[in-house]
Amino acid sequence: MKKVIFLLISFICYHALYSQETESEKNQRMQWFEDAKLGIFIHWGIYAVNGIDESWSFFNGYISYDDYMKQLGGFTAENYKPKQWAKLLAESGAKYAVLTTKHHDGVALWDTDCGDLSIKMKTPAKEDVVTPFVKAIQNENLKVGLYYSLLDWSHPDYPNKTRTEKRYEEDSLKWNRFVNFNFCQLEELSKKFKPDLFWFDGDWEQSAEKWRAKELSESLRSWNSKVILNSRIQGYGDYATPEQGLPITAPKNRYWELCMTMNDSWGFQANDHNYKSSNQVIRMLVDCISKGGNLLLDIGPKADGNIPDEQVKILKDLGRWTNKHAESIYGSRAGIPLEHYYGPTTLNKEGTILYLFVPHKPNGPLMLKGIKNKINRMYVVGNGTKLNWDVKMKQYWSSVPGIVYIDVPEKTLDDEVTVIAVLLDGKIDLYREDGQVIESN
Ligand code: H79
Repeated sequence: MKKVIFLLISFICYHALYSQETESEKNQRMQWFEDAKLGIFIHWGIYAVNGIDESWSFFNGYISYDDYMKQLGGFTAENYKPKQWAKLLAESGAKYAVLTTKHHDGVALWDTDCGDLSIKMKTPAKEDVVTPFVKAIQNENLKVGLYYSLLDWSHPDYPNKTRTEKRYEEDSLKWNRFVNFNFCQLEELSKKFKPDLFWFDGDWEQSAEKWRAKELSESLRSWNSKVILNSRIQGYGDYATPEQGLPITAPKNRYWELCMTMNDSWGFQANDHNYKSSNQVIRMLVDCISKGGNLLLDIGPKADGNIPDEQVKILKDLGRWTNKHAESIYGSRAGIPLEHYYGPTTLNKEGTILYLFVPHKPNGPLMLKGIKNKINRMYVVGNGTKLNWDVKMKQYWSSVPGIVYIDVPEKTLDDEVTVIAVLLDGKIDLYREDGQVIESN
């Protein structure tokens, strides 16, 4: 009998830990992420000292590995104020932040016991910069994401060091040591910081088998059952991760996030002034949310911990706009097909409020087509002005909905993107049937 009970308990424990979660359990786990819409990515590392490409600069031979590593001596973090960072991120309207805890160069930003290459051990900063970051971000009620590069071009047991320099071809002893090192660091990060999200990168250099991706994802979930993983873990992630390319059509995966730089660099580069304007950034956000995704917008603090002025300005401009238009952003879902409205749209969760985004000054009324619902009210979001509308081309004998013309007074326009809320009499119902009722007569 005891044996049976023991077996039963073991089965239940095993099942609880490793059984496939149902779709509705996954949707629950993903809910904060799907509702968040805006996150801030932070690329901070020794590459900010010279202001060069993170890790890739030595991998691609722009600088020697040894000279790249000399930047360790210049990473001071002397003006690092994590509470101010967190306040600024919250002000931007972001609901989560993702910090590079280790890029491909292998330099850990936290105090790791798994190896000896860290900011604390090897730089004048002499401190673990992740712990105060996590605390400050949580204090602002933002979710915490940790970026971690699976590949590590510095590690003596990793097969390659640069594009041309290989340490070895096949050596299972070394490789196993390396993967154990990754597991060690990820267990540390999981247990120390209990992150809400892991953002993996660099998985392309090895296969799922080599990374032990299945076992790794299961371990990560056993350490934090609710943790969300991005897709770069060779098939074991939760959401798609397009990088630097705004999707033209909505990605197939329900959950996705576009990561994007403000200029052309992930880390701080004094020479890169090719910033997108605040207007362009806001419109990227609108494009993402209108297709049901998130924007993960990157900043690159300087080696002393200061965030460059151009980046602060974009975050603040974004904050003004997201705060004013919050109801059309957070918790929203993808909008309606472009045939119905010439521009991006979102819907509230219930599908009863349609938000129209107006990125230009209209020189005539907005046009909304094929909405079967009765429209109850309309107003300019964040401004409050109620709007009138006019229905044309509605035939009493036809089921084709009339065209709704909406006049937006110029004085209610936002300087960047105006948002109109259209309150429907129920869940949105679109006319998608074959157009003309009478083809010829
Ligand atoms: O951390 C930032 C970049 O350093 C990093 N991801 C962001 C978040 C990044 N990794 N890769 N890239 C940017 C672009 C690299 C693409 C390539 Fe490849 C790597 C080209 C060739 C090797 C993977 C494999 C993509 C194409 C083939």
